[in-house]
Amino acid sequence: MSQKRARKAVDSASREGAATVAAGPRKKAVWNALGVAGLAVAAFALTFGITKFGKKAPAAASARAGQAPPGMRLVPGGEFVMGTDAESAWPDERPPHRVRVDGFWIDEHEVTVAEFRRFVEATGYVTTAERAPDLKEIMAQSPPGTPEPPPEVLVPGSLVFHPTEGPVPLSDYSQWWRWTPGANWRHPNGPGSSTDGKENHPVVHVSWYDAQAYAQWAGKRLPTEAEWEFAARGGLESKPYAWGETPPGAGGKWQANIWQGQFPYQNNASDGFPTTAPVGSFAPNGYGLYDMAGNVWEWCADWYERGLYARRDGLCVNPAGPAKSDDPNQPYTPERVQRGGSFLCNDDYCSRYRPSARHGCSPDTGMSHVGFRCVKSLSDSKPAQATD
Ligand SMILES: [Ca+2]
Ligand SMILES: [Ca+2]
Repeated sequence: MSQKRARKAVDSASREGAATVAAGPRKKAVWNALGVAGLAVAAFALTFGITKFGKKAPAAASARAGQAPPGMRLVPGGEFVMGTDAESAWPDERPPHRVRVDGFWIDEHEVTVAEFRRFVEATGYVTTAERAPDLKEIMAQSPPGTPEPPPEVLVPGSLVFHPTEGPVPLSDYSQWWRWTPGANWRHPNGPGSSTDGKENHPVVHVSWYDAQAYAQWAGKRLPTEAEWEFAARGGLESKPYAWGETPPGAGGKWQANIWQGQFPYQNNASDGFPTTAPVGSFAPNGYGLYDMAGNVWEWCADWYERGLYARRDGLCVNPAGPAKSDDPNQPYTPERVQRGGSFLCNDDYCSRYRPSARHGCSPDTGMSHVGFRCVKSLSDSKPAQATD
């Protein structure tokens, strides 16, 4: 299917289909497991003004000199154009606008299974997927009149990706995501599966709360959405990809772990990896950062607001996101930002491995393709961040 046809198919049914490559909320998954119809998705049509910027970004501000913490790279602060008006962009990436961020340290790769294991062994932390969903929370985030799910489905679990047998409507993510009791970061495909041999792969099935807890333990924090995009661009100005302008896979060279073939049933894995890849398997971007495109989605600190950029006016300095999430497709569920796409993204479907691409997901959701990385401010004092 062509990119335009796929987009049209997704848009005409609902944006939920596209969203789902990134995220099917944990609570909704419980309902889907019951055969209950998904939440109604409101029709979504926003017209965004397009802002053109004639001015080039100034040279990056100088960052405080110092030794990088182990496993981290310096991202010098500076101004950049956040978002894009490119044809490939989804509405929530528009309009492009100027943003300035202070310099910061960032993990050079996604947090790995081995790193997350050290955190769990040191703290005894139990992840969201290892705890039963909370009935009260489910009901609070369900449309009025929704019946309660029976107790037997309220068990620990997570969402596991299963390729379909053949073509399916791209608007129905329940075709390829399954609520799987017993799936969690230790058992990525459910009971009986393990992370043996995958210590250097990104940890998955982690919720936003899990990522926050790890970051706090590590003396770090989750990146703001603006920091994440600035870092992903690797010093390039308004380029479509973290590596520049070359389409992914041009000349048979893959720059990221994404999906080749027809989603969600034909995974050619011509980049060498049908699911997660060991971190650092592909070339780093201009800041020495691996997998800022693809491999696994990465949680950011911010709430997700679909129309955020249209509200911004003038230069935004260290934006820390809106005070609350706002997504017409998920009126009952608050969402945090995820960035970078995953091994499930391809151009036919969502192409959300581009640095400007955004996505929202309920913070208690873990999935086969969601992980995170951390940042650290250059000084111990918290950076001056402004809520949008
Ligand atoms: Ca791949
Ligand atoms: Ca990634």
